[in-house]
Amino acid sequence: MERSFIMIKPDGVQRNLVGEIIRRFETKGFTLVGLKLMAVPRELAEKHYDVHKDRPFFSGLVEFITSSPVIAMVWEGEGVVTSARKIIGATNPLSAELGTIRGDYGVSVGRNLIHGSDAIETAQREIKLWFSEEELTSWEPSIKSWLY
Ligand code: ABT
Ligand code: MG
Repeated sequence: MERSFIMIKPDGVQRNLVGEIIRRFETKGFTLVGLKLMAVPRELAEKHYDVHKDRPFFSGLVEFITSSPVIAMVWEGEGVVTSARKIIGATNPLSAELGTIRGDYGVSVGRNLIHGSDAIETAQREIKLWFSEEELTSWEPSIKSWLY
């Protein structure tokens, strides 16, 4: 089953948006298979944002992500990678549609509340980077699957 790595960034945690953000993924119908609150080691932040290492905003980005705890999650479900990006909205919250997380709650590209993997291959890489196998639990609801 498809999985995506979703992280509530330090600004999302500090603005008390954890519950609201999780609610949006739950009510869409995705399944939470991993969740932890953690301080991010610098090395992990640098690896996570490796594709941006030559960009001018890289050091500020790493500073920001390591500045206070984040919520790291793995969500599972059909089409979850693309759907999560839609739920999250455009990178710049000022351009993000209302109804998306960034569109509803954000204003700054450098403080855009939440990360979501941008492709299935990226998701696989990021999940391996952030979680061990033992931290992830696949499960099925015991109610009938006709709900979705
Ligand atoms: P992430 O989910 O954090 O990867 O954001 P997204 O994929 O929507 O956008 P990208 B391009 O990957 O941005 C990564 C982080 O870098 C910040 N950023 C990006 C800037 O600060 N300035 C810029 O000009 C660009 C292009 C936004 C993202 N995270 N934060 N925080
Ligand atoms: Mg990205």
